[in-house]
Amino acid sequence: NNCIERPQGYNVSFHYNSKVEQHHFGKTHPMKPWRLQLTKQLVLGYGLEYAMDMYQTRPATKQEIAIFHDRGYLDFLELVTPNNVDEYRDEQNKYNFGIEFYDCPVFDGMWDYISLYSGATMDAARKVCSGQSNIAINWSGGLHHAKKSSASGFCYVNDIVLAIQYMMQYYSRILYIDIDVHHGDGVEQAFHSTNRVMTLSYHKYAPNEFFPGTGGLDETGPKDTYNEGAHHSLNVPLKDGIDDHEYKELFKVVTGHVIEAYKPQAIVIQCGADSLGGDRLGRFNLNITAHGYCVEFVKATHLPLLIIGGGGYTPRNVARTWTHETALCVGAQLHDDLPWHIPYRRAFSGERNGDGKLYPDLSTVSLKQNQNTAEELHTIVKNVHWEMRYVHS
Ligand code: TV7
Ligand code: CA
Ligand code: ZN
Repeated sequence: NNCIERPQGYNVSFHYNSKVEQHHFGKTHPMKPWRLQLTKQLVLGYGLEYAMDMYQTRPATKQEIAIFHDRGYLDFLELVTPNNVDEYRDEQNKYNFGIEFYDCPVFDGMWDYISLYSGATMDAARKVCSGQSNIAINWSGGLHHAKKSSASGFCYVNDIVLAIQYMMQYYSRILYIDIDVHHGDGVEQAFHSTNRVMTLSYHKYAPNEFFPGTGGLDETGPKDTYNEGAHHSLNVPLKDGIDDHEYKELFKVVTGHVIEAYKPQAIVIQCGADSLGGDRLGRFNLNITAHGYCVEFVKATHLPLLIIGGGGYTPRNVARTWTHETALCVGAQLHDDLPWHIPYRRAFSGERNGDGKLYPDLSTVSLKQNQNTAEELHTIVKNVHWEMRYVHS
């Protein structure tokens, strides 16, 4: 059995509305909301609900979403359906939409889906700000590419920006960390001109080859030094195949420097699971425990913490990772043998699917060579360290 301690006065909360998992982007689309069902089943299978406050969240209202997004854009999101999409040709182009074979399709129940994942993130943010939760988790959020008035990269509404804007009423400095394999461009852009939010994204970087193409080492905020946002965007651009050891070391040193210099009052971490080895869209060779190390590291700061999901395109491994990270939050160690009585056990069984284990070896699944040299990684560390001299708390 898992030994779950529940120290008095230390609260972890889990925010979810299971209606979100019923939505479909389209048959071949890599974003599969049912990975959230798989995650929830594993979390329950391990009995983690007894160690957390479980909240059934309500959808966000259009009003709430409008604190960041453009009204006209939200009207379009709310009204467009696969049946009437032809009447919205101009809006479609304006708001970066496609119908079928594109990143951001118009699908049935789209507004429902959007308001559900945004509602869960906002609920989690509220629990952190009220002090009711030390850590609040929403695995259905983390849609970091959405802009004020356009959809991008599977993201329609930027729930992270909504949460951070809400949190800014309570905290004067917030650190946003993004370990999704893609650059967190939407969040970076939204807080481009403020020093009250520091954004730090780790990602695969290859302009013109890997989405979204931004997030180079020299992208550190406005170049005008009188702009308050100068030096408050940080990027860790990586190449294919980075391994556990290098990633953990880099995360520890870089994030450590940033926390020490910026002294945030709260942390928001986007835990996109597409940075794992063997992800359908990812390029890294990380194991679940290395991904989880990032969560352990930020948890150890004892700062108010909002944890959200993001990408992740090999559903069984997304579920494993987010279950492991939920356990880290509550201080539970999980057995490597998955519980027998979970629904969808077959999704995790057989050699190809990780043999009924929680921690299968993912470091060799992709056969991607590690293209990151020690020198490049050193340059990244040096640059971030150097940037920190402009940052005062
Ligand atoms: C946060 N990569 C989101 C990551 C968003 C990545 C992209 C796809 C893709 C889309 C599909 C599809 C796909 C197998 C993969 C330049 C393009 C190329 C559309 C086909 N299969 C997150 C977005 C990225 C859609 N987009 O960070 C329907 O891959 O590279 C691109 C852009 C133009 C548009 N085409 C892809 O993880 C949640 N898309 C199959 C069906
Ligand atoms: Ca990232
Ligand atoms: Zn991603």
